[in-house]
Amino acid sequence: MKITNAYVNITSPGRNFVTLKIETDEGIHGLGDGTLNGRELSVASYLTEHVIPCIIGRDPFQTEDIWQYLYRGAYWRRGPVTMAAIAAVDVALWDIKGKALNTPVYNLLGGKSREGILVYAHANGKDIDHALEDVARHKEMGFKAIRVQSGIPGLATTYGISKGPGRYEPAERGLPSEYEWSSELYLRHVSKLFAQVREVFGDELHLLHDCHHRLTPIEAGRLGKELEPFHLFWMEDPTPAELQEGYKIIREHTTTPIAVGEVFNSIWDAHDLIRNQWIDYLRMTLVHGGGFTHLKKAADFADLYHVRTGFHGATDLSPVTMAAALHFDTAIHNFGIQELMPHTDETDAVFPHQYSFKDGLMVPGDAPGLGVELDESLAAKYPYQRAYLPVNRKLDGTLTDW
Ligand code: CS2
Ligand code: MG
Repeated sequence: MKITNAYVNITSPGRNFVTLKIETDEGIHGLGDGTLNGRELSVASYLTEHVIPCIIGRDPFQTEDIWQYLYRGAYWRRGPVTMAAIAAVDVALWDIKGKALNTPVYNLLGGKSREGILVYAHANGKDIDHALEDVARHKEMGFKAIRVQSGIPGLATTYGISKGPGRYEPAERGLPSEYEWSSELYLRHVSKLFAQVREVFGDELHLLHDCHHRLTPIEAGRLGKELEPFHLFWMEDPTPAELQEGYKIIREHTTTPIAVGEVFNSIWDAHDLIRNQWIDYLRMTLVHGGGFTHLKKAADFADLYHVRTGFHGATDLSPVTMAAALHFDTAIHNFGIQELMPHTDETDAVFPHQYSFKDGLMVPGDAPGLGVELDESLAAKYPYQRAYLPVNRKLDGTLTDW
């Protein structure tokens, strides 16, 4: 089998998505997600200008060699744009491989290790009462694990909370909005939020929370300790992870489990975090972490250190990544949990798929390959629209992490 053609599709059914389609001489095609929120055009250009010319004529079954060629052959290694482009190729090739062998991709990764994938939903509210209402709504929908975020008294806006009616979508059309932030106001509030969630809903629900990179290590240690009575499933992105050893400080102060990694793009971003057991869950996912070929190695390394996966699954990862993630989650031994931020109906129509949700669990479906397709005529109705993630400033104007 040979790769005969490949091209990039950019569509925007409510938000931008970058999809790579690879075609072969046996009429089998594969899809890969190359979406990088706010930098979509960079990945599309990297694929079109520098990657696609190099894969035409190659055997799509050679996933390892093609991955190494695109990683080592570029000379300039790692980074979100490069690794999202490599991921798009890798995932599309595994899709082709599954279709050619007439089997779902999870069978190529070790077969089923579990029947259903535990997923977590997002419950958000402008204040604690509204957050509690949203937890109740998601519990009613059957979720067993729920991430809880709320507005912070004294702050006009914060991460995870819609500014108006309707679902939360982080990227905003046009140039970046500027938000305000105060760790002091945030730290006064979070433990009150979870005290009330546990008070109302008891101990049964898995509860998660995302700090979104905003604390210092010692602040995160304080928060983790304050949250211990509420037995969180995890505290996510407590502090920026460029300084991996910063997580040692957090670990010394709290037993609240820690998840990190949605912005990571190779195992080298997490190597020290894992081998020192400074974290409990690795969030780096297939679209940003180099695809199945790299993530399988990263997950196997993490398994040696009791670290489990907790894949990123926000709306800015396309249904191609959700499908791929569920195949990966089905097969690997050290699966932890999968994030589920449901896409819009328009997005689901552009990307018809086999995966499904029931009683707090998801399944990838048993179609050969990934079980997801791209309706290109429908996709054409949603042209790209420039959109960026917000920028964050402390109350004194200092730029900080969003
Ligand atoms: C968030 C993401 O889902 C999460 O845990 O951190 O929604 C993140 O804000 C977006 O993916 C950024 O594009
Ligand atoms: Mg997050």
